[in-house]
Amino acid sequence: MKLFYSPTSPYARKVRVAAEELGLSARIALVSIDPWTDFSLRAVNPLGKVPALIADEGEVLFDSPVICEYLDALAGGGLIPPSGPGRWTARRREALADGVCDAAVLRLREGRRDDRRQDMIDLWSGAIVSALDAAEQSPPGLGEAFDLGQIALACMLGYLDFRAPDPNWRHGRPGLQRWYAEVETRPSMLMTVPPT
Ligand SMILES: N[C@@H](CCC(=O)N[C@@H](CS)C(=O)NCC(=O)O)C(=O)O
Repeated sequence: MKLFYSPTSPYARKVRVAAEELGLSARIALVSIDPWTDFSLRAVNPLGKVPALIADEGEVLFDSPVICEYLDALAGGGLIPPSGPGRWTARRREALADGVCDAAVLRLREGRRDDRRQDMIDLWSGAIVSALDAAEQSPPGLGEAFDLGQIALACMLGYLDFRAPDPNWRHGRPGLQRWYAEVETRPSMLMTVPPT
């Protein structure tokens, strides 16, 4: 399999962490590409986004939730609870984390523009804060299985540390802070830390 990724993308990190946790990393060749400047990516993913996976059969898969679901199925399961409340907790956490990353990426790009719109930056900042507060209401338990929902949350918090360290998401969120301190030292997380 071939994974088109960028080392700074939180969505691509989620896929790489999932692959490592499932024991599939060795079967995936990584192709680093900058989706913002290299439009050859559209020949793989017409949306021009990372991550995109070319499976062994040649099928192209995107976006990150679909790729993670594919890898989970390929490995015979393990990261997405097959049924019951745990499944929906995992999927909701993934959707929340991906949404925070969407808002953080948009805010970062808007903030770099000379004619930036402060009202849009405030809108995305507000969504990030309210999503973090929602996550703090029911943070993953210490020692719980590191499923896809947790992987997505961990990659989201790692992305905020990397791109938006100030104000620190840890302030006023002891539950998330304790849990993240535990999971950020997992080998899958350490081997995918965004480059500084
Ligand atoms: N929903 C997508 C989001 C992917 C995404 O937005 N990736 C960013 C990099 S962090 C990208 O490739 N952006 C390029 C663009 O929007 O043109 C996923 O979960 O895979």
